[in-house]
Amino acid sequence: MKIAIVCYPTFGGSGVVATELGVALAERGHEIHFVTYKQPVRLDLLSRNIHFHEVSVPQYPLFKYQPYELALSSKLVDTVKRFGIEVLHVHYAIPHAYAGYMAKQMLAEEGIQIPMVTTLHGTDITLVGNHPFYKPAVTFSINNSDCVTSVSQSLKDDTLRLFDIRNEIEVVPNFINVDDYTNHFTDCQRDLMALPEEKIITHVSNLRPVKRVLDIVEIFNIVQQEIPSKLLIVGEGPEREPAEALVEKLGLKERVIFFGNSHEINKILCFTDLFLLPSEKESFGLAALEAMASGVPVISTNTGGLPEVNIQGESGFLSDVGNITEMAANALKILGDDDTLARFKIKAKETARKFDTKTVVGQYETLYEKAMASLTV
Ligand code: GMT
Repeated sequence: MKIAIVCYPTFGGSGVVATELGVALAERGHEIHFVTYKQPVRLDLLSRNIHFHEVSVPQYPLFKYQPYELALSSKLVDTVKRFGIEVLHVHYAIPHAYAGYMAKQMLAEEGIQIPMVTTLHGTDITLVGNHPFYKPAVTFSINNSDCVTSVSQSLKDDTLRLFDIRNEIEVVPNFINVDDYTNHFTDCQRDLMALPEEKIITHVSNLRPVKRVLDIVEIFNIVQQEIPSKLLIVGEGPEREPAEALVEKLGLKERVIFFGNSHEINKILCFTDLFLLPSEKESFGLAALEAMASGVPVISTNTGGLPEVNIQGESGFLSDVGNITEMAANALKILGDDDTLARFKIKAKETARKFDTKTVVGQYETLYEKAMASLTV
């Protein structure tokens, strides 16, 4: 199949999943065309069957806001016509599903019928999309997609609760190539980060308020009083500064490392003992799955889709949002004893295998075929 994938190319789960999906589909022989404003961060363009089409928005002084949707829908029309694309797969409803719908209509005028699959990722529904300024457009684009998927059952439930949806929503969970996270080196170079007796605790995100980065520092503060440890905070975002201030206030500067954005997440996870994800909302928690695939247990909240990924008492522990004391106690339970830590590490990896690329990508192929068939009846 010839598939166009629209996504956000920046650091963030939806872009990562869209990229991994495109790469996996290309390996299965499909021709993949990424259409977005920048090369996706995890995309290696030298792969077979992968193409990238950059959407540029010409600046014009009259516009306070540059019309990205217009440029994207025009680029989609052009790409579909030039490369004979058979399916559009848009990740993140805003504004991708809206632009995709417009492209479909423009192509229909020229007698070209193309199905659009929309994948809902989380904040496009629970935070941004639900805003009254966007809601009618988001509802419209979901209802006018040929196929809609959500990355967890919890996100499907939220979508049906928050929007007036007439379309079926199919749950296709996020996935990971577990083998990419299998440690091929015996030496993870953990001595670069910590002393042999220290445990390494990691958080990876875009450090937005929804990730509750200050809770991470508070949890770590309790843990490090009992167990010698280091905290690695990976990513960039608005909560970095307040978190740095809290680290300073608590006298933890020697124990906490702020990494910024990294292309080496699997190397960082390789020497990590425990992953923290105390988010306010999380439709799935791809970062938790990446940690688990590296054999790293997860302390998370029980919000959204996290209980579908992190299994209580097996791959880690889950607590109510903001329950710092319980999350710290659970972290100590896992880190306090080497046998327990080893058991959780094995279980974390085992749990991640349920979400392996091999088991999930076929579900998208089936959906594409269904969407294409629906246009020919
Ligand atoms: O969490 C973020 O801030 C990034 C956001 C995104 O759009 O990339 O992540 C959402 O989609 C990911 C991939 O499906 C999910 O794993 C995240 O849980 C989800 N984030 C939220 O729901 C807050």
